[in-house]
Amino acid sequence: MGFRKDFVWGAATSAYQIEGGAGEDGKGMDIWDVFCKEPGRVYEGHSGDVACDHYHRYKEDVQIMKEMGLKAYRFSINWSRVLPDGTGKVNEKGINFYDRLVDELLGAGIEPYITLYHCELPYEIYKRGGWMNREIVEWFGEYAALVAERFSDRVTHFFTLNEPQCFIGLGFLNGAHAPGLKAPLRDTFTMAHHALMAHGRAVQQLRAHAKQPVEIGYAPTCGMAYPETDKKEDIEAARKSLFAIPDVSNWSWNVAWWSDPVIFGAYPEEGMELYGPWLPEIKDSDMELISQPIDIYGQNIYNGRCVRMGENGEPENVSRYEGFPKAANSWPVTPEALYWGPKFLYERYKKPFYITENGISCHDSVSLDGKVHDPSRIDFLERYLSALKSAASDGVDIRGYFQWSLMDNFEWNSGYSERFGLIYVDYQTQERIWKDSAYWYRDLIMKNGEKE
Ligand code: IFM
Repeated sequence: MGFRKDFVWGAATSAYQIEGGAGEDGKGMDIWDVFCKEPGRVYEGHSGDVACDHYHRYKEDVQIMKEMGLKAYRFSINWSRVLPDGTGKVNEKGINFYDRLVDELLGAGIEPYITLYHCELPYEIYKRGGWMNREIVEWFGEYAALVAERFSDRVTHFFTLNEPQCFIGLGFLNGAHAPGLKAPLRDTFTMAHHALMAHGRAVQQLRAHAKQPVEIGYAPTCGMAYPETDKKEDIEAARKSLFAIPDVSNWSWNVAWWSDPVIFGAYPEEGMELYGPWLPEIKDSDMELISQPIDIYGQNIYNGRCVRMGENGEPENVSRYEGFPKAANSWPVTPEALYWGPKFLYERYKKPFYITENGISCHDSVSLDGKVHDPSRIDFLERYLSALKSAASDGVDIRGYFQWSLMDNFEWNSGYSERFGLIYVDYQTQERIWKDSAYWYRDLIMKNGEKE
């Protein structure tokens, strides 16, 4: 078995993290433009003003993708580039950039997968209350309609929201990401509810304005859970742990709260009880909107926790041994997450499944031979993709895999200090250098994920 013949081998990026071109050609400001200028917010004051200068170098970047053999490329549109105020007047020059990108991709035989929202909230929308203002549901719908109108003649795959766990949790609960707020808990639940409604409205609008049949999905994230052993009770413990409702202080780091409503049209009961005191009014019509049928389910997966069934019959986390493998940013390396995560999620949500992000930050640098050797990334990919292949062999309907990331880029509050790319970016010259892992991935794609 293994990967399907038409498996979608891809790589992903997001607009603010690679484009640069800040303020160019009529782009409106987004919350990251503003956040990065605030002292102490981002590592060494870095910003996405120039980033990988993809706004000007997209042709070179698409050529790299072509040489890598990518079947698909997942990128986000920066809402404020096409609608500088978030609503109202369309910026044709912004549309034109994405038009050229889409055409370049199609010309190279690469399928574009568009993400509508990857942390790029227009600042004008933020000033009007952002996610707190219920009107954002319609504003986001208007934006989705525009994207469908202008791109769905050539693009057939869309994801609505990327990682709501992070743009609400990091943006408004702990304030590490833009706009850097520590909002009252009640407000964070209201924003989350509006974000989910905005997702639903976008699904409606994408379908209503699509020029041909399209596939629409959602791209949440979270740590996965995997069992310590193959014993039935450990597997059950991991499954239970994955969909458990966390304590309210860290509530957004949660699978079920973000995905159950989208698929089942209801928040999990346990969460309704635990979070009850902080919840906004939730109408039946809200839930109907949130659960507009989607075609595909995406999940960003980087790692997971090891879980076993405790003596008290409840799941317990197994502590990691000393010296446990980790990435440059200290995230644990847990390939099991790419087997058990898709398995548990597919079992529960039963939708054709995509890994919309997966990758590793490494301490990459250019060696004396002028090359970038990144054996840890190759090892990571080999382990994780072999786990994913086992999940596919065991019946999970896995349609595709998007490596994060095509190239090094602006890693939010860590600036350029983290390198997640297959392609090394020299930020002084904007030179792109293929890392060893990029060649490795190219070869793997050629063999459709088989070793030989
Ligand atoms: O860079 C981010 C991306 O924007 C969202 N998912 C996780 C990546 C690595 O932190």
